[in-house]
Amino acid sequence: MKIFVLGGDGFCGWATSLHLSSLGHDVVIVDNLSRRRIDAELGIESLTPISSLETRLEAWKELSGNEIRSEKIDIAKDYELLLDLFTKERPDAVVHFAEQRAAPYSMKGSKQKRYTVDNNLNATNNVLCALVESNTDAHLVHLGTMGVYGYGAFGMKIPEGYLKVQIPGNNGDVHEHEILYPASPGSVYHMTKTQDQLLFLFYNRNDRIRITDLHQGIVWGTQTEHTRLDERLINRFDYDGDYGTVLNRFLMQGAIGYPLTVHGTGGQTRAFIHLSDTVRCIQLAIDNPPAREDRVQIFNQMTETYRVRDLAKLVSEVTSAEVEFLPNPRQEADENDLHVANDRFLDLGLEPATLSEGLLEEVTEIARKYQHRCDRSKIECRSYWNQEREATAMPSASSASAASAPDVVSKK
Ligand code: NAD
Ligand code: USQ
Repeated sequence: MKIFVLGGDGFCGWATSLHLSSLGHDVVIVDNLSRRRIDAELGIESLTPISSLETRLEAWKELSGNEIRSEKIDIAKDYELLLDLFTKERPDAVVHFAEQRAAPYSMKGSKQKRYTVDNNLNATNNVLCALVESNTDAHLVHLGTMGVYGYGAFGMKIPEGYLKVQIPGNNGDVHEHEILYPASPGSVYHMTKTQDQLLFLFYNRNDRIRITDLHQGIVWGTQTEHTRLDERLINRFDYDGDYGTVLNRFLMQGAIGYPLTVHGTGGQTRAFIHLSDTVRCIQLAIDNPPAREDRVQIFNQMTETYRVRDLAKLVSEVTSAEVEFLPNPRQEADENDLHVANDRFLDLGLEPATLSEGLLEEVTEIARKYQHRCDRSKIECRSYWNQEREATAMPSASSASAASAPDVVSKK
């Protein structure tokens, strides 16, 4: 198959591109390298030494014999270039990773809020428009997020995208219906993903675009069997306060002896998946496309749920790091339960990697090995969801608010 990977220079996209190329697919990466530019803007670098996209692609060709082509296009802005590419290449599948994906970055200020909305919504709409205008019958596989649902579900398992409801009619009759699960975004970034869902619903109904939306949990880990073949192929590892996600941050913090930065009580429960399962899920989604008359297919792409403080405990056991409870910079529930249905991928044969098995390897193979590249001044989260959260987090905050927030606490 010919497969476009939009955002193929990023964390999930690079590993996926190699995986699909290794299976013999003709992969074309489309990326504007905006993630590398944001690194420069924030004065940060991946913990791992990532090569330029050109070097990555040359190394892959040398090692595997497979060519991955690349196109530098801003898919949110350069619509004509994107359309030309669809018209010329006519891909069979398009995997869409190309969005600004960090919740803290999207909440830093109005510049970042506006950029995230402009970039993410225009990117998705442009891809859909280009599919329609070029008359390309490609299967669109989009990376969405578990965060579209919010993180609580009234004691039930969060279903895969759709919720069965009963609507009382005027005559006392009851209509059964399935609707998109109610959106409950917790950041501007997550909000763009809830809006993506409506774009998909519309273009699927109106133009019969075949779409699979993968509601993915937090991806942890760094390497796959392909990215670890050669250091020129190494994947990105974000650890900074904006782009680093919780478990990867804890692993790096544990490796350098930095107290693990738990927000609030650490009672937030989230869904997780290892990067190697991410790439397998995308392969499974591509291998199982919807038919033209099907509605948007939604899969929950996650394998385990964990409470943040339990993750900290696990990492602390592996690394002997201390755990520090900090005022939470985010507007989010202190404690939540989370139960998620993920039968669709399991039914297709996914055999998940478990977190307890992979942690030690990740600490030694990546975090300890590259700890000399860590800039400790970039670890703290300095993106506050609102003024109240900022006031609580600042050392000058009133003693009343400071008292309500947990302080430095548990030592192992
Ligand atoms: P990433 O930032 O590492 O990669 C995104 C890539 O898209 C980057 O290479 C960037 O340059 C590119 N890009 C962004 N806007 C673009 C544009 N307008 N035109 C062309 N290229 C553009 O992010 P990631 O962690 O690989 O995430 C990929 C996708 O998966 C995102 O959509 C994200 O929402 C979703 N996701 C990620 C996680 C996670 O834990 N990393 C979890 C759930 C869902
Ligand atoms: N957290 C800490 N300490 C930290 C960092 C985070 O306690 O040092 C907490 C946060 O407050 C939050 C939880 O850990 O409660 C998760 O934060 P995160 O940064 O790991 O994940 P999130 O912001 O939700 O975003 C990530 C990806 C995003 C993806 C999402 C999937 O960046 O692209 O969509 O995970 S999900 O969380 O399932 O919505």
